[in-house]
Amino acid sequence: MRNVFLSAALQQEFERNGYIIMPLLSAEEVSFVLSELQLMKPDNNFNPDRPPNQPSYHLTDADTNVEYKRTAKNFIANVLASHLERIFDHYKIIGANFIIKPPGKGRFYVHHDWTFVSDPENYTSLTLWCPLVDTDESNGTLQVVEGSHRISSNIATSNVAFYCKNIEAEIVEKYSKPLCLQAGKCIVFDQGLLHHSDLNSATQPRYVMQAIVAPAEIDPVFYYFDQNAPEKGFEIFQMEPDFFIVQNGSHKPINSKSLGLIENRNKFLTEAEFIEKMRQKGWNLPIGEKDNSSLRSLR
Ligand SMILES: O=C(O)CCC(=O)C(=O)O
Ligand SMILES: [Fe+2]
Repeated sequence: MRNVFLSAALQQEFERNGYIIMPLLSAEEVSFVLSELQLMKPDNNFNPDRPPNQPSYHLTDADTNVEYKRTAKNFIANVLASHLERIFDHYKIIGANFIIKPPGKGRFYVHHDWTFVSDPENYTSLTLWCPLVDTDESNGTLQVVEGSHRISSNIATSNVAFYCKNIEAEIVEKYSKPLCLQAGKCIVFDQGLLHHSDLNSATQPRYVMQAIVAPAEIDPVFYYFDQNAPEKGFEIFQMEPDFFIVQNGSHKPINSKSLGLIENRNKFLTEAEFIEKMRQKGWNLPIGEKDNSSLRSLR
């Protein structure tokens, strides 16, 4: 597996757990990002309204204002440039978002992040998730299944189901843990780590700055799955640098280079199979309800 971090200690922790937590932005940088963010003008005004059965959070890539998306991505890339150099072993940004949960909104269902590498056995992309306000369960912080990052080789992308589909409730109830962060700290996680987050039940919005990074030497790819022709499997497209600014991640890419088709081998796991796969990786999962008293506090 291609190295991720410059620090050997971080690399070791990342390989075992699928994520690490570390300080990222200073208090001044956090205030700067929050104040610049207030000047940006997404079409949904950071407060999307979706039907009650759909998650309602602001995600930069899902906005319809291309100008705003470009400004936000360039801004995040500038803020992160020097930090990425000191943390990662030659990684580049392939996507960047503000993720904002207005009060009472913003659940993310259990998922792992989309696959953006053509050789997932040897490479991974990563998500860097940096809250700009303190986060805990009350405002819908990130919850992760520690160690779940290399238990399956399923391809994740839009419009396709993958292995956790039938066990989402069990994962939320029993196997994930909330990570509480102070503003400016960040979680960096493997694209394969299972995670989710709850509604923001606090009175203030939950602001997060996020970036997706990939090894500098690889050409990231987008796996397109056509629900109307599932027998075709995935069509792999090269991702141009502004892919998420100009493309709609739910549709077939327009004017991107196709690299061919691969079979869809995604297979749903039962809870017993999930537990067994985790056990094979050295994780003995607790059976029964989550015991929140034993969860590690990271403040
Ligand atoms: O912000 C959240 O609560 C979830 C974000 C997420 O799933 C991601 O950044 O990959
Ligand atoms: Fe995610």
